[in-house]
Amino acid sequence: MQDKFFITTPIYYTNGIPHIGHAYSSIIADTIARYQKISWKKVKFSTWVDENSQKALQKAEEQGMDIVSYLDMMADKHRWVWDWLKIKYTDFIRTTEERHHKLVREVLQTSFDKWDIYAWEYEWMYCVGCEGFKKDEDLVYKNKSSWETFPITPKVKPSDNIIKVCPDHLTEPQKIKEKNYFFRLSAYQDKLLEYYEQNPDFVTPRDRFNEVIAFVKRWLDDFSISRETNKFGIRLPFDEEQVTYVWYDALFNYVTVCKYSPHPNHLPGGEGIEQIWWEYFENQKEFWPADLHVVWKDIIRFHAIYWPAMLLSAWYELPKQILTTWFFTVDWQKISKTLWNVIDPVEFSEKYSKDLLTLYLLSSFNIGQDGDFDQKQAILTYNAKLANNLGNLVNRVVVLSLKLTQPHPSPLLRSNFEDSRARTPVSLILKGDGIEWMLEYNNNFDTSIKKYDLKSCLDASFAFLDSLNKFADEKQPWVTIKDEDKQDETREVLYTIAEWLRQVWLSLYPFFPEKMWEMFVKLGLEDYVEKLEDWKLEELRNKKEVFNIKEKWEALFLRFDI
Ligand code: ME8
Repeated sequence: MQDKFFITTPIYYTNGIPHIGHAYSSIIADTIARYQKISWKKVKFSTWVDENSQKALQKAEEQGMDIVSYLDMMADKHRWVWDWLKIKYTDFIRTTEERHHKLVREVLQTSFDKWDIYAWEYEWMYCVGCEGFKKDEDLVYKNKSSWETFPITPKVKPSDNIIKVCPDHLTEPQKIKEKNYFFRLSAYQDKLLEYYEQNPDFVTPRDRFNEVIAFVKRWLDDFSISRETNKFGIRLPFDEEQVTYVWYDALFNYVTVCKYSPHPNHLPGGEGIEQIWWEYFENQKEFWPADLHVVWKDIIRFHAIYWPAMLLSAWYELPKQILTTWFFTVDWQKISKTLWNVIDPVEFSEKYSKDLLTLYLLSSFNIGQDGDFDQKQAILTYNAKLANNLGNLVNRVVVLSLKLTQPHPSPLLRSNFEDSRARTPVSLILKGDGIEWMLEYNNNFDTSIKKYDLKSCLDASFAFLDSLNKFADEKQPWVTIKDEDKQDETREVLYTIAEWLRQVWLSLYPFFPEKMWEMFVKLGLEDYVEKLEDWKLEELRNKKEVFNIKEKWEALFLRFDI
């Protein structure tokens, strides 16, 4: 029986279109999902948009649009971006969908009946930009007439000229006095700590988990889950005057996609499709709990603290793991429209290729560490690793294989190729060290990817390709091929390189799926795309392939000038 694997990205706000920060999370999730798929798991991968937000409402007003048309437009735009980047999600969710409202209302009622949700009137400061409450210690002072900010100290008093602002948005938080419903997070401290202890890998990397644990050990405040003043959102089933705000309706998207099927309008067309989808959805329940949530560190507390507590309260199982990504800047500045440093992942990939984006994002930074997105470095990395290290090697094998002058001595292999046998470099087995190196590489790769350490996977692959280039330099098949007596020897060398390339590329498929297909075609393995979906990676790795190279192709990876 196939194991299941359910992975999620955050659902993104739709007050703008996705930038490279969002693409980073989606590319990580896509890579992991593809690996799980070729490791013979049943994979569910959900993503999409967080719509019940004040920011979206503001944006719609700014553009003079009604909120429904605005949200439809933005949901389409987001989906277009992910499709363009070939993010192979299986499920998509908009939080305005009816199925999601239904689920959120159910869980709210369950927790309310358990006294985990209660009403309270209070006054607090609220930042619209963050969609969050602020305490004094979260704010800074700002001089009204300049951009200058400075920490809040008892010595300085707010005045007409000195105001308290959110350090990220530089705007004054609103004072809000209203009745809200609160979730009794404080009651879950012990249960959370117990869960963390039993699941030492719940949050990865470990230093982020340590921060979470320390936070929970200190003190947990109950948090507000509703708004009286907002009119847009999911109405509370026990008080229709109030709508949920942020975390209930955002986080439970992960459960909705397992529990309720999408509206028929969101399904692909075709006769009888509703029935097929209904059956499909019947099998979705087994996917909860999620195996992996990919989120950045800014929302780790909500995912690692609020979320498990809310699930426990509503009698749901808890997700298995949360992968916390780094926060990256562009030119060392927070990505922001006002700073003109937003990089559109589609434009960037159109200019340089999606592979360049993936390679740079996943090989240059450890997940969980901050970094700066440097376009020049991205191009250098791509030229060195994909265009030179890998692309040149593939090219060499193809060009030299086509120059082999004698057919392979084995009648068995010869009979496999009617037309091109004379040109096909094959050898029956790899010998000695070759096999051990390959096993070691495959083991390293698997160990790293199981820890979601994507950088180490790429490092191991490119180190292996370096050795392969060295091997080629030592054996010099471009010299031996000119000697009629050395055709078999040359064939052996070319076969070895081709087989190693096949191995590396099988592992790298989840990172560069399109180019993988191209490379397999170049090496005469046209049916690999289908095979990868249907076979286990392990079986493909152990297969003895015959490379039926027929023609020269364009370079696999074009180099870019800086
Ligand atoms: O927070 N560096 O949505 P959002 C790295 N709707 N990752 C980045 C990034 C950057 N500079 N900028 C964005 C929300 N991201 C909520 C989430 S989930 C139930 C609700 C990525 O549109 C990162 O994954 O602000 C982050 O979690 C997500 O985009 C935030 O997107």
